[in-house]
Amino acid sequence: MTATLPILYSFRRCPYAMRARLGLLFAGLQVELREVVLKNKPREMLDISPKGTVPVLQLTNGAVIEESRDIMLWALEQSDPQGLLPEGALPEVNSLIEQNDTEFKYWLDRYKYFERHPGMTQSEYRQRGEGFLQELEGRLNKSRFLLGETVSVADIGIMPFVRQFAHVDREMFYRLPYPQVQRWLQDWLKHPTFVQAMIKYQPWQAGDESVVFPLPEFLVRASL
Ligand SMILES: N[C@@H](CCC(=O)N[C@@H](CS)C(=O)NCC(=O)O)C(=O)O
Repeated sequence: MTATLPILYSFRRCPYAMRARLGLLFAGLQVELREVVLKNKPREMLDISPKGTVPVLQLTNGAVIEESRDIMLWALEQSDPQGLLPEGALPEVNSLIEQNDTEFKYWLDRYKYFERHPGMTQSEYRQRGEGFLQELEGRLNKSRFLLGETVSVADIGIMPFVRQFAHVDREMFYRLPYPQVQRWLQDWLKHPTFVQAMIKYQPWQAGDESVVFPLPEFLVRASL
């Protein structure tokens, strides 16, 4: 049987899944969304991606994309009406996202779950994570978004992680000396595409009616 839409296995609160959903939204593509409960992953997802992380995208030809960065890039390679993939920018994008996914995520997890990592105090973990925020602050001092005056794949790939960092202790975050990162995050939190990416869906079960993401009316707006 050939599927009519790609299938995205997603988890609303996962920052990797957020970047995949943002990539699809900015590309103006539709998928069938299957909201996953991480403690009870569907057999259908594990059959196509045994490593068991979200997001996973299964294309209509059966091919499977198992890494969030690859899902964003695949989506924007299909269609990029708002120019999120600036020409020649891929090496810079990859290096920033790499830094986010390795170094920043490492300190973010320890900052968030400091009780599980007694080696340092919570504020020491936070300070280590701030190294990356300083890098972002430098970029956002020069331009509205990370790579220039318009949104790029670097912004949507990194913002969900900065959001998570901020939400560990919002009061503390907004007291830190990164006004441009704070402004950038605030703008993202109210951005209609991010709001759309965060709509809640019921967990998927085999046999459920397909949930199309995004809703057709949003698709029209996104591609204007
Ligand atoms: N490198 C993967 C990482 C994805 C990832 O770690 N996702 C988390 C949720 S945020 C997950 O699925 N963890 C598996 C689990 O908790 O069982 C990607 O970029 O897609």
